[in-house]
Amino acid sequence: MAIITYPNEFCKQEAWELVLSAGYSPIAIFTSKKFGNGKLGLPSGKANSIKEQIQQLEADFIFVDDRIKASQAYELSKFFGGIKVIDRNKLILDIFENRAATAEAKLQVKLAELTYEIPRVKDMVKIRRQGEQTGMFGYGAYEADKYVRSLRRQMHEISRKLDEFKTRKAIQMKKRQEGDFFLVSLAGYTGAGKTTIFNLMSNQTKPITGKYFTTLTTTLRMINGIDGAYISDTVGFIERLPHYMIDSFKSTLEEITYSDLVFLVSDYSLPEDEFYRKYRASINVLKELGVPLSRVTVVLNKVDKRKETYKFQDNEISNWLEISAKKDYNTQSLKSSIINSMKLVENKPL
Ligand SMILES: Nc1nc2c(ncn2[C@@H]2O[C@H](COP(=O)(O)OP(=O)(O)OP(=O)(O)O)[C@@H](O)[C@H]2O)c(=O)[nH]1
Ligand SMILES: [Mg+2]
Repeated sequence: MAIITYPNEFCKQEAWELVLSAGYSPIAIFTSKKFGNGKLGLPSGKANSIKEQIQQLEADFIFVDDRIKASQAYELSKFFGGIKVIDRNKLILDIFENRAATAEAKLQVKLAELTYEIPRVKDMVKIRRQGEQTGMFGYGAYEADKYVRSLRRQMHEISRKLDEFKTRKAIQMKKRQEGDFFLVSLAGYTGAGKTTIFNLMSNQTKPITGKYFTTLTTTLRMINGIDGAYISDTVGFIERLPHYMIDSFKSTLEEITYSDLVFLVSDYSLPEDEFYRKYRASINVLKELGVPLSRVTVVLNKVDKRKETYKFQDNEISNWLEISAKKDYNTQSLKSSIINSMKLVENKPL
């Protein structure tokens, strides 16, 4: 698969990892400063220069690392001689679809896929009206309307089923609150080390692969050695995650909203700009979910691998700690932090 992404190192590396995580073999990377404009979704000079090289490489897929319209993907594919083109949202959806193991996760992914699909069907109708023979995409306006209606019906049905999961979770949550349970959530960018910490604190053996989005479903376990405290491992965040995907995964992510304490896990071995880019993206998701930052403790993980000297700084955050989950270094501080916040909650006047 050939990749087209933005020219900076962060995007190049992340795009490469995403392609690997989706199970494809990346063979070349091209860059463009602009996406989503014009007929091809790429500047035409850029598209021309990529075309020549792609033909030599015999690439079978192109991954465009941003959102492009269905009509642009279609035009681009035609322009490149029939190679399949997928955009960032679609690639992330494919990874999620491969990883979804539980009934709830499968429904969440399906809902996100349907939300992705609807504007694309409408877009293809437009291009068909312009006289294009779009093959498989060839919906006439009438069929398209019918198809969109059936997609909407499916979405409605899935949302209803997901609501049932939500109700069940809300009941569990209420029981937990009544039972005075203390809930800690692990949140953060994909690959930051959440599951490694989760396994360590709860004696579990959930899979850790080093690939993006290894964890899709929330798991809740008791924390070793702290009575009444539970820890929850959640799905990872990523930059430029479309809003509808956060919406589809809301019931999974809601665990974070209900938590007494959120560990925002960050990979502190990354270079400064990459660290902050991922950190900011994660903080923004927490804000979007309505998590008060006073409940957030930043866990600066992977210090064993760290070659950098910058110091973490965020005026909105007053608690952070440095650990290595893999080497079990300073992980006792996670427990101290939990015990301290448990005391604070206990002493809070009603
Ligand atoms: N060097 C080093 N590697 C670590 C540390 N903690 C985790 N890792 C590695 O980082 C990679 C990702 O770890 P995970 O625990 O799966 O990360 P995650 O945040 O759960 O990732 P997602 O489930 O994709 O969101 C794995 O290869 C881990 O072995 C650490 O303290 N030091
Ligand atoms: Mg994980």
